[in-house]
Amino acid sequence: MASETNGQNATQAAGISTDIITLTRFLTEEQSKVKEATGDFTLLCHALQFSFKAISYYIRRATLVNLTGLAGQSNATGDDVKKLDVIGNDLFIAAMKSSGKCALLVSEEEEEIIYFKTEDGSARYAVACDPIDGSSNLDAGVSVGTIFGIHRLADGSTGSKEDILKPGTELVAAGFTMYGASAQLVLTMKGGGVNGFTLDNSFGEFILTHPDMRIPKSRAIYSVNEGNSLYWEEHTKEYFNSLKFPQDGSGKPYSARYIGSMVADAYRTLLYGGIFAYPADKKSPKGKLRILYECAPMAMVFENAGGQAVDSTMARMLEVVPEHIHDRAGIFLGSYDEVEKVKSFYK
Ligand code: AHM
Ligand code: MG
Repeated sequence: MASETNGQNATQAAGISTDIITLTRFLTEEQSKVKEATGDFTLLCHALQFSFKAISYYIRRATLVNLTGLAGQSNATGDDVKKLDVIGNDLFIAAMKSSGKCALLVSEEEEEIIYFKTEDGSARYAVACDPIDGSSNLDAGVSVGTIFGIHRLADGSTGSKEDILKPGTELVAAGFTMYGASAQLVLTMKGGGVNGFTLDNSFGEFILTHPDMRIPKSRAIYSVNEGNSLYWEEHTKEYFNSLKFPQDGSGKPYSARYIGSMVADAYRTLLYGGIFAYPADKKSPKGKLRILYECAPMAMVFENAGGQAVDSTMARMLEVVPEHIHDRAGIFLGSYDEVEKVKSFYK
C-alpha cells in the first residue's frame, strides 16, 4: 500500500498522466454504450486510424525519400495527381479492404466505386474518402488532410451505389485528420459530439486531447479564395464586402485566413470560429468541393459541434443528395451566427 502511494506521488510529481484516453480506448468505451453493437464499426475505425498513421508517416518523410512532385497523371475529378496522392489512396484502399468491414469505397482518386466482397457478407459499411485533400500544398510543407464519411449498408444490401449516394443526414460517422505540426484527428458519430485526438508519435497512438469540441458562436474571421471573386454571384460579393466594409457602425472589418487546404481551414474555423466558404460561381456553377468526401463529412462535424453548413442555395449541406459519386456543391460552413449572416444575403 505504502509503495502504491509512493508510486502515485512519483507520477504526480513528474506531471505524468497514467490514465490516457487513446482512440482505441475511446472506441471500446463508445461501443460498450451501444447494446446491439457488434464491434464491426470499431474494427473499421481501427483500420481507418492505421491509414491516418501511415499517411502521416509518409507525408513527414516526403522530402527525404523523393515523394514530392507529380505522379504524371490526373484523377477522377481532373486534378493533377501527386506521388503522395497515389500512396495515400493505396494505403487507404488496403486498410479498408483488409478491415473486412468495408463493402465499398469511394475515393477522390478513383473514378469508380471499389467493391470489396466478403465471403460471409460481414462487411456492412460504405466509406467515402479524400485520402489527401489539399495536395497542391504538399511540396510546400503546408498542412493537408484526409476526410472520410461512413454509411451503413441498407438492410439486405451487399453493397451498391445506392448505399453511398445518400445525403449526409444518413452518415453514421465522419471526420478528418489534419497532418500539420502534429496529426489531428477529428471524429463525430451520428447524434454524438465531436472529439479531437492528437497523434503521439512516440506512443503511435491518437490521444484524446480535445473532448467535446464546440465551435464558438461567432468570430470575425473569413476564409475563402478571393481570387475567384470575379466569377462570384452578386450576393456572394455583397456578403464578403459586408465583412470587409462593415456598415453596422462597429467599423472593424473581419480578418482573412485562407490556407487552400480545406482540412486546415476547417480545423482552424472549428477551433477559433468564423466562416469557411467555397461558393459556387459563374465558372464553377456546382462549386469545387465534392459532396461525398469533402462537404458532407465536414458538415456533420460542424453541425455536431454547434455550427452550421449550407450549400450555395442555402440548403442544409447534410440534406444535399449527390447525383453521382464525385458530385460537387458550393459550401459555407462555420460558426452558427456567421452562417446565419450568409443566409441573410441570399434571401
Ligand atoms: P483537392 O481535393 O484536389 O486537394 O482540392 C480540394 C482543395 C481543398 O482542400 C481546398 O479548400 C480547395 O481545394 C482549394 O482550392 P483553390 O486552390 O481553388 O482555392
Ligand atoms: Mg479534396
